Amino acid sequence: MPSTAPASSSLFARALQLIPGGVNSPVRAFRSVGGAPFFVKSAQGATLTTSDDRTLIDFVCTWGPAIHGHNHPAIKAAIAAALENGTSFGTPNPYEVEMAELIVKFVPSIQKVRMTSSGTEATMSAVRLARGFTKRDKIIKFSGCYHGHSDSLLIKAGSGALTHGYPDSAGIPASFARETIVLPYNDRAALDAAFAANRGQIAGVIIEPYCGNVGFIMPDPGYLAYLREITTRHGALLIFDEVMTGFRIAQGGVQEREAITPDLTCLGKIIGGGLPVGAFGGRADIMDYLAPLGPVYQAGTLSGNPLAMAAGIASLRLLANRHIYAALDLLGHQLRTAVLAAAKTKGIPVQVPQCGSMFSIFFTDTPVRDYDTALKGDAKRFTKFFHACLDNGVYLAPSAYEAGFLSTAHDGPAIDRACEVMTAAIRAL
Ligand code: HOZ
Repeated sequence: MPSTAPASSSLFARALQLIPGGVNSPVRAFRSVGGAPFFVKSAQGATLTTSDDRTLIDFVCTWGPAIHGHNHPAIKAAIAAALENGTSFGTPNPYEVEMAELIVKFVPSIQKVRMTSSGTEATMSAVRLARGFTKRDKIIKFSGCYHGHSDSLLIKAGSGALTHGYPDSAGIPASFARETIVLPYNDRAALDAAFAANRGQIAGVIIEPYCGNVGFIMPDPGYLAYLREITTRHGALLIFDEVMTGFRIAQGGVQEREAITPDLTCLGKIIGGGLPVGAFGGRADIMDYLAPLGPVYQAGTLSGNPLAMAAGIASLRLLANRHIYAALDLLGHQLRTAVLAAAKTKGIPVQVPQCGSMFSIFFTDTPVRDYDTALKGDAKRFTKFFHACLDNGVYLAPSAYEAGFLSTAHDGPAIDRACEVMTAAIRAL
């Protein structure tokens, strides 16, 4: 795009006339931190270039997909090569098979996989499959976990739903919501009670095994193992939503790192290399309940789209080098250490949960282990911190309740500069 692109303020004024809130996804709005969103005309490596010709070090990474940084040459080349052959066929294509092979190879629990066009479709379809397979209706989800915006799952949800004050969206019939049981994350007693009260009725439990949508939260030791045990005992399916964590926490996601085998897994983001994608997969006997083999219907015109598959395959091939994960963890650790040190000097309470390339900054002295403790974070202080960072060229998600993401491109000057900016921002609080 030419550098004469209209400025963000004029684009936003035009967008507000035609697009609700001026944004095509609420998480992009700045309403919870104040101000107006900037528009991006290009992105390269660890940085975004705005329509106002500002360069920002980006810790949103297109909400997760950009683990190799923006506009990686291998991904760009793969898309360009696929483009030569056409954009969509509506038939099976060779890329889909290679993508399925890569997913099955790397994600421990997945024996068969079906592609979708978004993470929302993946989680929605996994829930339907769990219901169809078990012939039960109820599902359990956890407060603050966000699994996209399908009706069964948009209840006590995190991400933009929480940021903008509607964790229980309007438009979901009460009769639907009654089939979703919402429990606190990290609470074994609540799980025991829910299974006891709904014996033989729970089709599945869906969880972000490391939660990234109410900020970044990790499970207590043993919690995921307990979840595996109790679901098995009650004949309910365990569904891991690894849309964010798949191929990010490890090649095989959280399930590889924690050695837990869910029945179904949802993926998205990284497996599309920046193009629209999702996938769900798991035990072959469950997956074979899907049409055309079985009675659970699920479909998509652009599912397995050749361009998205080509981009995703290139992204996954780059991740075949396991050293990448150790390198990303060092970057995350550097950032966490800088924030903690600055906060300590200034006497500001802060929690910085971090694992590999995911992190959050909560301004609270209470360790964050669920929705309620995440909400104890001082949102006003976060807002000040967010703007101080942005004013100095560092972009964090415009919400106190979103995870931050790093990419391999943050290595070197980008992470050093970001640590300097964050340190100064905390000192100025
Ligand atoms: N899971 C993403 C943010 N938490 C979704 C991004 C979006 O809603 O646009």
